[in-house]
Amino acid sequence: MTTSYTAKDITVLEGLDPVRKRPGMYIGGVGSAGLHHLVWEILDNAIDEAMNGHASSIGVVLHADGCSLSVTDDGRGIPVDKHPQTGKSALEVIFTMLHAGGKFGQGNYKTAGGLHGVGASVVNALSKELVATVKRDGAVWEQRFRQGKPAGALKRLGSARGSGTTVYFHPDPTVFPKIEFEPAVIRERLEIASYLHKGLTVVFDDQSNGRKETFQHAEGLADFARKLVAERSLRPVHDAPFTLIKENGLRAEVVLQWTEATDELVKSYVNGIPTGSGGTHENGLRAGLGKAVRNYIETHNLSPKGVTLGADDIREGLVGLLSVFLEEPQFQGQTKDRLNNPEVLSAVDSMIRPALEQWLNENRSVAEAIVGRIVLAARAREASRAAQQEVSRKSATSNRLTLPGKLSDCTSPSRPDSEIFIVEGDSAGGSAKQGRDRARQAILPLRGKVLNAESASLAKVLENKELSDLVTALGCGLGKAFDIARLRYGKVIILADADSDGNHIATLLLTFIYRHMPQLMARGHVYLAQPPLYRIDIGKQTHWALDDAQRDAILARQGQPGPGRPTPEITRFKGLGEMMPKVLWETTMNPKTRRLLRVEIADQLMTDRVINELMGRDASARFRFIMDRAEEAEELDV
Ligand code: 1YM
Repeated sequence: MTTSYTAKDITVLEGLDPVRKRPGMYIGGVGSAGLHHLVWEILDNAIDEAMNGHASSIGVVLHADGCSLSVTDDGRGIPVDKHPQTGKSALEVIFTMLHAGGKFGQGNYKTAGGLHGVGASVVNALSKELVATVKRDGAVWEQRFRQGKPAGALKRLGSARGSGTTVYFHPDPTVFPKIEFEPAVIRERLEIASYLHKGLTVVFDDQSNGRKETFQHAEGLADFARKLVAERSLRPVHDAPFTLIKENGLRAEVVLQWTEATDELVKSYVNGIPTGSGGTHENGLRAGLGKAVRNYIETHNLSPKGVTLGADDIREGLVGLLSVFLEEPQFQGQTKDRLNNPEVLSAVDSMIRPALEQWLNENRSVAEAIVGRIVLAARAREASRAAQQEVSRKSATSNRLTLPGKLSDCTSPSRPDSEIFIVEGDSAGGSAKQGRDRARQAILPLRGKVLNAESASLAKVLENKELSDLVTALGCGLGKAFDIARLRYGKVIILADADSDGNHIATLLLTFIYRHMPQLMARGHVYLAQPPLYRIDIGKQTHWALDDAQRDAILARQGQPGPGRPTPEITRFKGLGEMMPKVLWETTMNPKTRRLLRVEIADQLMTDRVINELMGRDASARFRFIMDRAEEAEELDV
């Protein structure tokens, strides 16, 4: 396998003064990211040892003080023999000099490239105290350092069985303004490492919180894919995922799982580091995958009539994981999280294509399910495009005949202050239509059942009359074809009964919007109307109450009936349909007197990236309702 490393292999460059002078050059900065960088450096050395087949278990202890750490592996132990060039032990050289590390290019991979691979000496230079303990050749050795300088010689502490390395360090407070490790950040990194390195046992002992966790995944990335699918409640299209591990010039591991989700989720890693911006390895995956699937479809004459399969259709609903290890990764981009090695594209492509094609051929029923899924995606895209075109055509020619028949449009849609009320039921729709401000308010009554869009495909959604009418009326398309610029109304207001059926319908509509046009919510276009539940007549005065609490408050304000004080008359509305148009206007629709709840997506920063993620995720507390009028700002969490 690998040739053994000895002290003579270390090429010494220089001492550690430059690191203490300009820490930012070596770890990026002295903030929290830089601080955690120290952990990744030591951890990467332990993972390297595992990756090259010498260690099977790694432990990280975050000590109770929250600002010091120990990392342990059960590998060969850092060499302690004498380094001929300097006369010092290899261990001391590794921790006290900027050096060129061990040997690569002989089947040895190093976890981190470029930015990361700066080594144990940098951590030592930036630590108030560091202790390296090594078990090797039947003995246990220890050397202590302060601010990168030996605090004593390498000592043989006694005899020991087994082998391994432990590095304890406490970052230097004169370098880092704030020393506070974040357990969640460390935990996440360790968990991912356990998926990327199949079988590796990773223990995180967080003594600052008294929590200890072990991560171990016999099936590595396949387990990771399973976790992602479960976490997002995605419905798989087939059982066992496609898996591939191959080594030719580089080591690649791939897992592919198609699901019924409407987007794709591809995560990639290079030498154990997440590549959030993709790069040549991801492009190789997409190329190989596309060709394999197309070849299969052509060979078996499965091409659908009337639609062409796009690359996006092939990957719709795909959960794809790709991990590659290469000797000299080159990263690009502002955050250095995009792989740039050109040779990797064809290497990954040519590994995946034949293997995936063979897998499809050997698993015909699985292949059929996947192809079915892809054809459906293409048809849905085609249908959505057609619906989109139809809507554009209509709004371009303002040909009202092609809008849904039951829509009572306003005379001037597309104004920022125009509104559409989506109203439950025909009779309520009738009241709303009579009561409205025709110039600005459109009414769309819902008659049939609204489909539960929780995990329905785009095609299913478009088959549902109520939803497709809504899409046509809104004018902005949905899914990937969504275009907010075409939205025909400034506010989309759901007007449902104040009872449990009404709540159900509102939830279905919100779920549909959340799943297929989340941008509408993110941009604050979605509202819930607040029709009153009670009418309270007291003498000549009429009050409206949204709920029992408001009713009680109104009654309490009134005081006990008595001489000269009339008895309140309370009417509970059975449904919106019973409300006179004028009453509906006054209480619920008139912008001057009504109250609306704006619907937001709870706890999310609404970047496009998050929206994309949300389109495939299940979250129970997903909405937040905000009272529209600032003076009454009141949050109701659901
Ligand atoms: C908790 C941190 O550093 N383990 C570790 C490090 C090394 C070796 C084994 C090792 C490597 C080799 C031969 C070789 C080393 N890393 C370096 C350097 N754990 C931890 N375990 N024998 C032992 O690479 O051939 C030198 S030795 F320089 F890369 F950091």
